[in-house]
Amino acid sequence: MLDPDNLVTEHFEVTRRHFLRLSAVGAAGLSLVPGLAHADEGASTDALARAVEALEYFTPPDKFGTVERGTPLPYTHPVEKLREVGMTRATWKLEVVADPDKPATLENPLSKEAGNALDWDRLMKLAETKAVRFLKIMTCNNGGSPLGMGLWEGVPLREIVWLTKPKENLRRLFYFGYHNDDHKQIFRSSLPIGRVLEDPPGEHPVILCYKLNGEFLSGKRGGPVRMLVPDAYGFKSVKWLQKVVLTNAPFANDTYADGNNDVDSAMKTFARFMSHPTKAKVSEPLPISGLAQVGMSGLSKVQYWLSPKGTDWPKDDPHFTTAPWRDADLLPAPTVWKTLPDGKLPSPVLGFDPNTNRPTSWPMRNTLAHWAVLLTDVAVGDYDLRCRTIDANGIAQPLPRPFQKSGQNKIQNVSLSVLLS
Ligand SMILES: Nc1nc2c(c(=O)[nH]1)N[C@H]1C(S)=C(S)[C@@H](COP(=O)(O)O)O[C@H]1N2
Ligand SMILES: [Mo]
Repeated sequence: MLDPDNLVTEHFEVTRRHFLRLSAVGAAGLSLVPGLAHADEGASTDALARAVEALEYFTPPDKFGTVERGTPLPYTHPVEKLREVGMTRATWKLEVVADPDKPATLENPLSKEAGNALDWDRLMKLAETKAVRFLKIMTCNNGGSPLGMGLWEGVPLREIVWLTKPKENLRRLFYFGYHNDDHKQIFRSSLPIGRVLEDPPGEHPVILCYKLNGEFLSGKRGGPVRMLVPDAYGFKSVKWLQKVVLTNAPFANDTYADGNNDVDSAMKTFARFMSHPTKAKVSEPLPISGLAQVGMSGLSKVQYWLSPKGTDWPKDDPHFTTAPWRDADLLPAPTVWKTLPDGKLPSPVLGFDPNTNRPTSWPMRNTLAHWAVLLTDVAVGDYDLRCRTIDANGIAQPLPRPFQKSGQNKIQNVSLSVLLS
């Protein structure tokens, strides 16, 4: 999980300069800091700069959160068994066939039986001309915080669908990964065919994904090949992918539907704290940093609200819409991408200008943005500190979709005590 205890020192050059610039313009620049000009200005800015430098954009392998099932976990087999069951790049095969119950009409299904299932070499051959890369945050709709942030690479799934020469009666795809040949262990998801064949404006394609952050996918992350659905919560991105079924069935049959999850939910916009002091002395500036998941409706700002403990709040305003929220600073896109090989973003990446390799807009949908704020002059007392997002439609978290089973987006609340000494 992207959590504060896991921060490592990493230089975020642009953001550091951003805060140095704020320091140069003084208290007016750090808009929410009336006392800063009198406080130790350098030290305050340093504290914030340190918090910001500790942020990292892409999640390193040892910090990526995992949601998985299987006994044993498929990637823990001994290597001979991994080879035997197609869990290595050399032996991996993907079948793309018609649903026996509600068959789509295919002239050229790809099956092991016919000897034409898609293998690694053919996928790599397709990748030479068709591969795409894009940024996407991985989040479980049932998790309070994102699992990890990645640069994912793969071949658009539609390229493989077209290889099967579909003719008619194709409304949906069901797909699942290796599950120890035990039906009880299956993990399955599905998509409408329209989402696979065509991308809404600004959206990226659904891919057969084989790389994350510049490296081939590990078994833990779903390798050799996983599905990657850029605009969906994690359960649509099935790991250890081995079979796609083209069906005329019109309904979702996702494993996650059985857990009372909303399986048609696009990613939501919400904010979380990363580093924040829990105890401070009254004269100390309080550097705070956090992340925002940027959902389908984008992100216009992140806000915070510091309220004395025990503040009464009207029951008919459960989302604190009338509280005196103040704006935090959204951080710009990084220029150093340290988790990637050589700290460099490869080119091209969808959504980035191929000449400058900078994002054409920021923050980007279905990705991560960082934010920070420096609090000063907070009086002695015990406080609740909350953060929230305002999406690009101007709607404050957790609206417009507050129901938890379509993605957790409750307003987070942390405690802060400011002491005399
Ligand atoms: N084969 C398989 N794929 C799977 C899962 C699983 O249990 N088995 N879990 C899903 C869920 S619920 C989530 S949230 C994401 C998490 O991806 P990650 O473990 O790479 O972070 O994987 C999805 N893909
Ligand atoms: Mo999940």
